[in-house]
Amino acid sequence: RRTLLKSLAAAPAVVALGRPGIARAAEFDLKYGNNLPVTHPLNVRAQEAVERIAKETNGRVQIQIFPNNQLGGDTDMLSQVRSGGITFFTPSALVIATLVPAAAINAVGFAFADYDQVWGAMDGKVGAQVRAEIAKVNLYAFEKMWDNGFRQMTTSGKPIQTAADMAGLKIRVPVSPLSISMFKGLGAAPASLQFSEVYSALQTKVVDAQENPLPIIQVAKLYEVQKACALSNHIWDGFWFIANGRAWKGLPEDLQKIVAGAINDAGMKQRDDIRKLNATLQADLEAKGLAFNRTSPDSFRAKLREAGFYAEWKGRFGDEAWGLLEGAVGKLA
Ligand code: X2X
Repeated sequence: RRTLLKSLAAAPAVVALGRPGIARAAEFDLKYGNNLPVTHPLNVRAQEAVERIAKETNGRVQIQIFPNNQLGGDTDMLSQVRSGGITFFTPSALVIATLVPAAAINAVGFAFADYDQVWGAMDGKVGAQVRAEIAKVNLYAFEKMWDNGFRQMTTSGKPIQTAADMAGLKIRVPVSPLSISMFKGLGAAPASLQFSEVYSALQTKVVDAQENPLPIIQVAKLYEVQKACALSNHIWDGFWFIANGRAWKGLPEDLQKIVAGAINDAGMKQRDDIRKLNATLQADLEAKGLAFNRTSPDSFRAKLREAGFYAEWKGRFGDEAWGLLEGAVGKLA
């Protein structure tokens, strides 16, 4: 006992930056990185989860959040969570699909009609299959996916009314094979860029358009560099809350339970936040100068069918996964 106390006293004090008042390293000092501004509900709810975890574990588990691409872009954070450099990361399904192709299934264009279909699929069989695939690359995916939202298209010029308006459009998409394939199928000229580069790419006119859910357009201030927004709802996108597999297994079971409970609960609240924001954001963004128009999915779906998009991705995902998706949303191709 005495020796232990002595060696503790002799150990150099570890000062955790950004967490004043906590002078000594916790038993489990974990890092969580993400790509979104602190004002996004993902960060607000993650912060609450982190506080609850510290409290319920009596300080044994301390998680430090690095928001807003502080640790690099999505592809950097994906390598870091694989190597264990960080313990947690929340990639969009589109982004983790570069490593786990099955994870792009929810992003098939114009698949989901509404949130009932979304959560029916992602809390059900479609999500379970993706989680199993994520586990195969030694990452642990928490049960409840967090919401990014239905993706909408913004442009600096002409608004997008039908698929014909997309011909040759220089549009930024996430680093994701499915996004590239889909926007090429629609006749656009998509460019993959990490989220950290989007604002300046629009500002400097490297691209003329981008696509993201309204909450992202708001918190990342994309309305400052875009003029019009087509409510296309072309992809439903969510974030997988993932952990490094080894680090996760290294947590004693009682701590795993607390961490998973806090993160899944926070995820459910975050879904609610996004749902509420969706009801109010159009007016906010209009007041900031973004002009909105509605679109029908018909011309877009027809163009994608004609381009062979659905047939191609049915082949890539395989009949089983495709069947699960169609079981949740109806026939696609
Ligand atoms: O990069 C994007 O567009 C974002 C923020 O929606 C994702 O994380 C995929």
